[in-house]
Amino acid sequence: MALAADNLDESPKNSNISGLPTIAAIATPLGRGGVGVIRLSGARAYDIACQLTGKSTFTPRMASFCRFYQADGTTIDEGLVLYFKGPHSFTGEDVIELQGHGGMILQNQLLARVFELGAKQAGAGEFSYRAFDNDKLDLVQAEAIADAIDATSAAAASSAIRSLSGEFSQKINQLLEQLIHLRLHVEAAIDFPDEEDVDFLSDGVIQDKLEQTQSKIQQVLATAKQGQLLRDGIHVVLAGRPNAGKSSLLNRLAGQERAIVTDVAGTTRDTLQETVVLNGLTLHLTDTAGLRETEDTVERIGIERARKAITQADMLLMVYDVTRDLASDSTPLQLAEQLFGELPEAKRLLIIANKSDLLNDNSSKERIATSQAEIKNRGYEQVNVSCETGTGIDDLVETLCAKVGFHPPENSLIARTRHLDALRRTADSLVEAHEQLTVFKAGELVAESLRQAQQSLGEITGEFSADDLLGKIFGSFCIGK
Ligand SMILES: Nc1nc2c(ncn2[C@@H]2O[C@H](COP(=O)(O)OP(=O)(O)OP(=O)(O)O)[C@@H](O)[C@H]2O)c(=O)[nH]1
Ligand SMILES: [Mg+2]
Repeated sequence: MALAADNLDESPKNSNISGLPTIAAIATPLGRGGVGVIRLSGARAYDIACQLTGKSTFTPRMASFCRFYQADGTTIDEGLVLYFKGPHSFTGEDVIELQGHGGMILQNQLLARVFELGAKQAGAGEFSYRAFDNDKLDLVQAEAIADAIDATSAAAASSAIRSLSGEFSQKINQLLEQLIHLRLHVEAAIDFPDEEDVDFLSDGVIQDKLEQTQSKIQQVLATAKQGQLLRDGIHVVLAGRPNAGKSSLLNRLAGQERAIVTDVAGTTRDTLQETVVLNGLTLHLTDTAGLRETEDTVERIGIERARKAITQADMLLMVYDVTRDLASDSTPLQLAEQLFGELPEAKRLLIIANKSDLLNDNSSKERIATSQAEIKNRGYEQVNVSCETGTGIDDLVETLCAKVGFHPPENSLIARTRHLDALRRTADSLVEAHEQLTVFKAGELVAESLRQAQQSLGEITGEFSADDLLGKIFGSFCIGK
């Protein structure tokens, strides 16, 4: 597990970290490159840089060109040393950056020398954890660094940078302030119940403030939901009968011949993944083996894998061949029920009527139109496409985005499931507080629900976060971050 997690004491914030070792790690990707950066942070960073280079001083924020020496005086490499004196650094501690040449051997030799001089290998996310611990970043900002690096679309990257600048944290802090204010009011009303014959609890002021906070939470929740979709995208599984055109659809969406397509039923055996960004939304697509009864061992395993993918999908695209897959008296929803054992929920299922280019006669067109109406009546949706000609594919993508509620505002902010979860718990506690206030008029219980709301909200920026949560968050970062 990451060192970061091991360093957590009972009070994660403002713990005394002065006794922590000086850490070092390669901050750039390992491999060939013009420049490779090794980062050091901690009380001994400056001293190590002096010993490594033979220099006796470095000026903060100034680049110094130096040679990096082995213990025996031979040169490992040459490059720049940058010195950031704590607390004016990323971590809040003294930070040294060694910018040498970017090659595996050189970088590893330099790192080994830095270890020899007393630095320890940094754990995953340990630089960011120290920055968090020294109040240089809150949790949302630390996560935004990881999200910016891992972003799969330009919109996700730019919204991560906005979160990093503190825009999301600011929204959360404003809400926290509002909540604290509300708590003060409630506590005062409890402490002075009959002050000047006014019953503070029922004079409407607290209720107004509470309702304002609730609507603000809903707004932030909506923004965060978009941010989470931007960051994580959705897992879309293409499923259906053999030969329906699932692989053809995957290729269409991916814009390349990714999966094998033939007219042999049972072409796709294994599940196949491809990530694409369409209309700004990241889609993690999984193509699957066509579902049917089979004696073929390999195909059977493929179908088992398909079934597993189906249960894990955020969104199921049931692809069917309009010319073949429906018996004359059955409907697409019946087909879905047959294929998946039960009818998936409407919000998880999108029906794709494929091969619409082959519908020439009016009666089959009419049939499709009728089935479309039935599907709509029951709250489901069907898109008619042709993977052969590309007709309907744009419509499919638009319908998919609308179905998951993806419409990123201009200035969206990156968010994680963790944030959504905390916001939802906050909203739930406020609903409880509202009920205690308006129905039961129970001041103490209103206060308790508000306390819980504040606790949940505080988890987002890390104001009140349990150690295991911090360990999990920072442990998922890469080394050198
Ligand atoms: N005319 C027409 N043919 C299509 C269309 N989509 C797919 N096909 C053809 O249908 C056949 C099967 O397509 P695939 O994409 O391999 O179907 P699949 O659902 O992946 O099939 P399995 O992997 O066997 O389950 C191929 O010959 C495709 O060229 C379409 O929209 N129109
Ligand atoms: Mg296939």
